[in-house]
Amino acid sequence: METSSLNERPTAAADTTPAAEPWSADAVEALFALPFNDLMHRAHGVHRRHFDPNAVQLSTLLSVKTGGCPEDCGYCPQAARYHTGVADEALLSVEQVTAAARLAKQNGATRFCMGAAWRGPKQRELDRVIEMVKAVRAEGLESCATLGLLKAGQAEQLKAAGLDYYNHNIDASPEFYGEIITTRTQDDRLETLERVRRAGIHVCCGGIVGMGESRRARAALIAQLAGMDPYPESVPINNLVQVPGTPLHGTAALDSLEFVRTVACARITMPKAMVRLSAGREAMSEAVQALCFFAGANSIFYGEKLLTTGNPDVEADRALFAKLGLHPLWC
Ligand code: SAM
Ligand code: DTB
Ligand code: SF4
Repeated sequence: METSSLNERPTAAADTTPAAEPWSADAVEALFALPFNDLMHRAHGVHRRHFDPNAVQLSTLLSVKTGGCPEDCGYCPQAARYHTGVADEALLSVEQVTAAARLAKQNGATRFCMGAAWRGPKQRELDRVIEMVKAVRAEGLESCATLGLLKAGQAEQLKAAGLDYYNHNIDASPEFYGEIITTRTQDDRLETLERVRRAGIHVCCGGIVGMGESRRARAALIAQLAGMDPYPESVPINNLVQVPGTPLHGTAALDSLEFVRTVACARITMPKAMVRLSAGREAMSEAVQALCFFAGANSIFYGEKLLTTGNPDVEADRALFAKLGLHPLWC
């Protein structure tokens, strides 16, 4: 199947206008099935045509509201119903967030992403997040928030505060989704993504692999992301971080090369998106991360913590970048 020409149209109307013909799950599965070298060659070629292949964007995460979440996402250590040892904490103050953003900037991050363990924000909570967004931008960083489902009017308020990106993942393919989450549907998520898009905020949307899904389900997840019109500007590919107490703890780990293939398929099908090598990096060897960068990943979470779990520390990432000749992408 030859679809690459569809994805490299020189006259795309918007940066992330999708392929002229949507990617089907079958077509993405055919990419997955390519010999590894062929897949990597193709993905790297697409990557080089659209990006500096040695530049990687750095986003730092901060959990501004940790734990106690009412939802039942089977992977998540912050769901109140699972006993993971993550405590239900209060929403941070604007001062605490400002201090963390300043440090992230000093360390070289260009984007600061604030996560909250909510189904969605109440107005009172949103009011404080709005002040946080303003504070992050005042530090000279791009701002991103991931607060759960948004109600009508909330995305517009975030946009007015200057929010650059909203992260909301579809997480899994439509067929597999119901096995992982029951308290909100994929359609609920798509409605929030639509609200974000209509408000003029850049969309950050991806998913998680390594949850026991089939290759077909991974292909369907990528096809769904690539089929969004326009597709997301930023696509986080998370490898499940297994946390004791969550239902997915004990799932057979995804083969590393299959993770690399997933990154390559994201790059080929969404040529102009920033593809983020997201959760799960702490457990990855340098060699696997290097393959992910070759396959087209050009963004990472930077800083020793994701939301509640670990991430490589800044020194380790600096050493890896030096070894690979990578440099941070300045926005
Ligand atoms: N509560 C909000 C929501 O779910 O929309 C925002 C924060 S939530 C933690 C953001 C995303 O983190 C999830 O959609 C999921 O993709 C990712 N995530 C959470 N726990 C994870 C884990 N254990 N491994 C990998 N990714 C995870
Ligand atoms: C995303 O796709 N991954 C990040 C971010 N968006 C918010 C979150 C990963 C969370 C991993 C588990 C934890 O640290 O709690
Ligand atoms: Fe709550 Fe978000 Fe975790 Fe789901 S992923 S349990 S909504 S914090």
